[in-house]
Amino acid sequence: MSFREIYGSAPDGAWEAPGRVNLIGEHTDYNDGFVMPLALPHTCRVEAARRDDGVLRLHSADVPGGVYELTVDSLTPGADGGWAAYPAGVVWALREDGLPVGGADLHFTSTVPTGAGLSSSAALEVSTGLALDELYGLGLSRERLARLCQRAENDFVGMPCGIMDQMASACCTEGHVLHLDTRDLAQRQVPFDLASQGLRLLVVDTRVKHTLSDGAYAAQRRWCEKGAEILGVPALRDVPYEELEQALGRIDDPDVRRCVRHIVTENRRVEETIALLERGETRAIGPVLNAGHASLRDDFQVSCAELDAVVESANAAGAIGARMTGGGFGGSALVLVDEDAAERVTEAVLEAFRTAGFRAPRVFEAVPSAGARRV
Ligand code: GAF
Repeated sequence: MSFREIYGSAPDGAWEAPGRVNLIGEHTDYNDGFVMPLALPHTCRVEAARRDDGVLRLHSADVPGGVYELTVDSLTPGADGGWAAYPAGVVWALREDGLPVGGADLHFTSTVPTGAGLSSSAALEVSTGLALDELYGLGLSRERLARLCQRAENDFVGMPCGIMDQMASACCTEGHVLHLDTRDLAQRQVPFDLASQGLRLLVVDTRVKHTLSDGAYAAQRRWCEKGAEILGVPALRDVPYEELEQALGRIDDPDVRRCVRHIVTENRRVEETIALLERGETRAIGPVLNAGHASLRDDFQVSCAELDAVVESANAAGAIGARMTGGGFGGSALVLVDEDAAERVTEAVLEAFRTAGFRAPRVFEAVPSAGARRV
């Protein structure tokens, strides 16, 4: 159904925000650390019209259930609205911040796989935020937009995520990975032209659905915060890699120890990756990706059998490197390959899944794409 068929008139405009894959820097964002995502060509698109009567209407082409109708002054955090809580939360967050936002009619269509660890939620939030920014002439910077979308997810939906996904969706640019310092949101767009180097980045969606808000993510986050508290630093980002062993010696709780080790070594891996990319040594990031996966599997403990199977089978078939990406507990892995090995590696992963009796994964190429925009 079109916007006109749903709401009876034409939209004022259409906006799009992409999903992302994270090249490296996992679970570092809520530790004030470094991340390196790239935007996918897959987007959430919203057609939107301003309404001045305070009514908010939400419709998704991808989810059955018809039109949600609410009023903006009745929005309440924590009320279970399924997918609609994300755009409703953005309206709530903007208003909580004192911004003059009233009602709107919104119609969403998304090509970002959901539950695949590819930030379909952030794409939904950022497309909504960008539409409202223009409809209400707010003049928000991309950073402020991302922060407000994060607030919607943290305080309205109830998922204690960091800032990576919203910043990736809002700020990535075509042909680049985004090197982001999540403490001050300092950004560097790093050229990431794999094709000219005969390389490809594959995404393998294991189609194992994770639910980040089910408590596991929050538990990891608490262990990290506990670690920072024990070590007397504002965040684990402040523990230098060179002092890791000494720091671990001050922590008794084994869960806190393993989480601290992951975060400190992961920040180091982001820095290694950016140094290699800036020297044009893209192939050399393979072992860094593999080490990142081992750390998420063994120390942070957020991998699963399907993600491990992708990494093992891809590497056995000659991939340059591979790792799980995103929050974990299912979702997607990424695989860096030579162009002429892409087919062989993909086949090997599919075969490994067949042998293990796992559901067939979806494999596609990650092409570094543009961030959110009006279309
Ligand atoms: C999820 C969260 F939403 C991000 O903020 C980030 O923590 C990621 O998991 C792990 O790196 O996508």
